[in-house]
Amino acid sequence: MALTKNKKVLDFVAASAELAQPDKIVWIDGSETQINALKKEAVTSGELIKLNQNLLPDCYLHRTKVNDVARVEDRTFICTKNKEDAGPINYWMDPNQAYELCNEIARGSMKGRTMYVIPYSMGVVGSDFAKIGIEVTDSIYVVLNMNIMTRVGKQCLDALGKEGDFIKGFHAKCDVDADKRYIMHFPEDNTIISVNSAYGGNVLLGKKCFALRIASYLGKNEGWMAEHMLILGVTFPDKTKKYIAAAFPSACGKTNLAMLIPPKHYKEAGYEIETVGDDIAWIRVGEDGRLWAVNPENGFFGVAPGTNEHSNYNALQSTKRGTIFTNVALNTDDMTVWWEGLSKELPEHCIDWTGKPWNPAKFDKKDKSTCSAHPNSRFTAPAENCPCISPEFNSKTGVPLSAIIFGGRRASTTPLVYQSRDWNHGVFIGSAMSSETTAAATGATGVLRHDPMAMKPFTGYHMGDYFAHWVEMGKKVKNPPKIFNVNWFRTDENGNFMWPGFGDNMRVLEWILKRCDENPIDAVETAIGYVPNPDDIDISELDYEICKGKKFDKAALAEILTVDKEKWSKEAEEIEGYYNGTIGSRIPKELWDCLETLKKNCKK
Ligand code: SAT
Ligand code: MN
Repeated sequence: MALTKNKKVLDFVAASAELAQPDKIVWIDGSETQINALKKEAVTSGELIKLNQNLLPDCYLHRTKVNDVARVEDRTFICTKNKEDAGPINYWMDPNQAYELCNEIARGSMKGRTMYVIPYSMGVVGSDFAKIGIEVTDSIYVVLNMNIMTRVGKQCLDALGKEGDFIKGFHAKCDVDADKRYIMHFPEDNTIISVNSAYGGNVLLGKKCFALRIASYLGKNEGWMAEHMLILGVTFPDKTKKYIAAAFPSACGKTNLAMLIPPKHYKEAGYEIETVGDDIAWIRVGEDGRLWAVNPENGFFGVAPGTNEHSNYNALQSTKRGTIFTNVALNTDDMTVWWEGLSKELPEHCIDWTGKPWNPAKFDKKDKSTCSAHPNSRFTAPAENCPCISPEFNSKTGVPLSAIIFGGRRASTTPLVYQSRDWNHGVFIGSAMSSETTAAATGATGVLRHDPMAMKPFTGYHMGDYFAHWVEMGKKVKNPPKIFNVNWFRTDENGNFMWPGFGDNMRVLEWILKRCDENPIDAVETAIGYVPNPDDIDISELDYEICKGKKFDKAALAEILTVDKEKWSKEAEEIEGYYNGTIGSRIPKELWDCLETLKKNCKK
């Protein structure tokens, strides 16, 4: 039975049903009884495998089709009336053509199936930040994941009332045919259509599709920002708190940074990290002239491989109940899950992510095809499970940002940390970000590509306009956060990581926040911005071996803080090529000025 009198919702559901022709329509009210019944049904049909309920209560495993394991950027379209408005780096399709194509594919595709109607809220229901979406889908997996990742149920329809507007999301699994897979966005119609996939980022429409692509477009028009950023809080020994938002491309450690455990001597001194979000930040100007951020999500869709007790204790703890695992291995000895990096010892009896018995004897770290879990295998875990979840997680106003951090995977050139000279220079640094590709999207991994603000795959409009929007936002805030860039991934000549990363990143956060003090700590001005004096990064009690026999020390720190003008001169040329050749017009003058300054500084 319909759970609302909102005519726009009823019309959308009716039109979706008319197109897809499901046998049944089920409204998701968010009740435990309904969700439990769906879990049961999914276990019976084989869509979910029930895991050991003593060790992993309320946890399940799901396997996708082997052709459906990551976001598909080349099949993800922004469908604006004018091609120009989607910009040069989005795939574009004419909206009429896109609707027609998807309708053709989806027509009758739910015959014999059930269509679920999921009312959900991105953000705390009823808060100023929150926005409501309705996703219709024929996948129980989607319902159950959305129920973890967002706030789902009747209260969202109540918040919408009789007249309220919402984001329409239509998802049909169809035949999971990769050749007919389309993830379409219609920012001008507040609509998303996804067909022929059943994998996370392509089908959990509240996440990248709504909370980033559509929301970034809304934010540009309404004067706020939707960003691919984690949000964390740092508590100082005197119990004061500061908040940081940080943008890194998919699978570059956002979840790890958001849940960082400080080194022992920091903890003993009273430092603590609290997680507000690990992937998405919606940011607005507060009455106090600062930027305030909320995490619109309600759970974590984290990368499983590499997550363990040491690398991310808090993430691992978050997965211990109420979690859906996707494409990890099943340990048949005790019906728990496993993935590469979870433990040093390899389990003897596993079913790999494709559903075949796995042979640990053949496992070779360097050969992905021998892995038991897919490199982009995921856990969908409720945020409330996280031991370090922030008390502000459910705040209706969000948290005030002291710093914004950009970062990517860069084997060379980019130092461990540097600070922009001012807001616009910070925007320039974000716009010029490059990072090596990861398994989060289909295609080759390890290839260096431009990924401005980690938003390349997620900006719902022209990237040049997006840069201009950032510049405009800077004008609206009296006390903008300071902007930094970090690089945890510098390698030595043999490819070894020079910086320990993980919990030791706290040492860099400390410097960053000292730069945000009213009386900031000194720094060294370089061609690219301010870098720390090596003495100002605390490396006490740091025990890290870069490679056998080579310990991390002050000299190594100095090395990863150096700014090589020759390399940066080349980088500047490269950025100029990207600006001119790829983004083209619509880049604001303020950023061109920063590029000129960089070029000049490198020649000095
Ligand atoms: O698959 S998702 O897009 O949800 C995760 C990611 O790539 O960041
Ligand atoms: Mn992400």
